[in-house]
Amino acid sequence: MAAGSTKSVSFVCLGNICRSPIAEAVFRKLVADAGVEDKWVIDSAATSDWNTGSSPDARGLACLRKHGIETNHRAQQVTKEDFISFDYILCMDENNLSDLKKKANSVKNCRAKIELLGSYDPQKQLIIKDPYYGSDADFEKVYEQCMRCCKGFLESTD
Ligand code: WE7
Repeated sequence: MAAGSTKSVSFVCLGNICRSPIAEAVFRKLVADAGVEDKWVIDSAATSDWNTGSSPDARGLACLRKHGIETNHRAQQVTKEDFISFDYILCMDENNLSDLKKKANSVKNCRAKIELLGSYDPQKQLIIKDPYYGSDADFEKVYEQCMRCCKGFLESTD
């Protein structure tokens, strides 16, 4: 695969322990199932540095496992370089979006398209809500939204 045809995406939420690791793992699965792993660089990150180094939330891991998906991700904060190196930075809610746009303003040559992952939802649920203070059902809802949106996003980049 020529380097020029590689696409890249980082999924971002507040702490990189609940929503964005689910989105990253779901997108990896879809890309693997489509046999296009060598065409994609995939990562996830946080707007905050609160959880840096932490594993994903146990409820998120259980939800993913239930759907046959594993992840070894550790939380990391989005960096200035991410705005230059990634084609897409896809986030979950309006707070993420405004935090990311603020950070992008301090980067000279921002290349990344900063968007809500929910903008790719065929069911038009724009916001993927923080399940941190929620239940297992809220994590399941995040998973379902991520699955629909990641499918829509992958198709949009064909
Ligand atoms: C969260 C969170 C989430 C909330 N993951 N944390 Cl105690 C805190 C403070 C600043 C940044 C982070 Cl990340 C955290 C831990 C990790 N998904 N969601 N906190 C959250 C939700 C609703 C109202 C307030 C908070 C801090």
